[in-house]
Amino acid sequence: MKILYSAKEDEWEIYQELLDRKLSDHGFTGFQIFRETDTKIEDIDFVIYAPKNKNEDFSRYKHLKAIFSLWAGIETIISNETIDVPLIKMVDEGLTKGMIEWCSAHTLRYHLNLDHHIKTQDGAWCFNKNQLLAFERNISVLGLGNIGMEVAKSLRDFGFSVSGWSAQKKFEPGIRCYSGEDALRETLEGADIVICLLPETKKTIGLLNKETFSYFKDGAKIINAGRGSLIDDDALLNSIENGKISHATLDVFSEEPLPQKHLFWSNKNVTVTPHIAAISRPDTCVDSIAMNIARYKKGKDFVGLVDNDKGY
Ligand code: OXD
Repeated sequence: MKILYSAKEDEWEIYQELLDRKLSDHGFTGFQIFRETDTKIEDIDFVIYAPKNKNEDFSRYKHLKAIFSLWAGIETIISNETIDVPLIKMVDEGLTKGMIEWCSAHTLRYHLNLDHHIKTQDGAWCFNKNQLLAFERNISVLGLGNIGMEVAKSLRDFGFSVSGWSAQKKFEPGIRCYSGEDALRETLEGADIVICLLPETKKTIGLLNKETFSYFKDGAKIINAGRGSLIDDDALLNSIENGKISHATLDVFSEEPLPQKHLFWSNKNVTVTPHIAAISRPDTCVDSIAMNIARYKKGKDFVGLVDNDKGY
């Protein structure tokens, strides 16, 4: 078995070591791991891939069995026409837990209005007698996939009143699950905080635009850790300007790094974070890849197999 590591060069050694160890733990022997700069790359069975600026030609690997993305979002590679093997998105504990922690932190920040005391140490002893409890706060999670559902469940378990919206109907106790375009309005209308965790697909690009922002509750907050393209930036800035949205926390952007001149940087009602909500951790990513290779060898389905028709 031959594996090509086609991702961040500075993480090559850690991936090599972990793959070596974890594939051996699964009982594999005699495998070889290459990186792109190796001069003698032989017929490859599996590619481990992270997005780059250039377009890959996967058709040169004649015995390729599958491509493992180190990212959960596969929008930069799904349309690559040289792929005719299964594409597997990353489904692992690290990404999921990271996203739960990041979304929970920013939700609690909004819920408890933490900025008020952190940013205004002005000598005034004033406290808010009307602080709501979590069950009184409505949260809507857009995107109930592997990661979004776990975020929604975790906020539900914390006590929030949680709704979710997804393309396919989902069922989860204690979460009001909506699906389909017609239900988007209802999902957004009642929410104090909207968390976007949708993938980028033809249907989700620009989903939050002038019209859909008008469905939001006045003064709602928005957290986006899905993809920047889900939001029409100008529509968001206008909605902030007119008070429809009182604050936005954005981790992902249509252009990354976010250009220095972008108005998000200077808007006091926008918090920008540099695509850090959920990072791919080598340890858990390699667990997932080794487990998937073992499944493949046993003739089982891959976990995280991308459905080209759905686009994620
Ligand atoms: C991902 C991401 O897609 O970090 O994994 O955005």
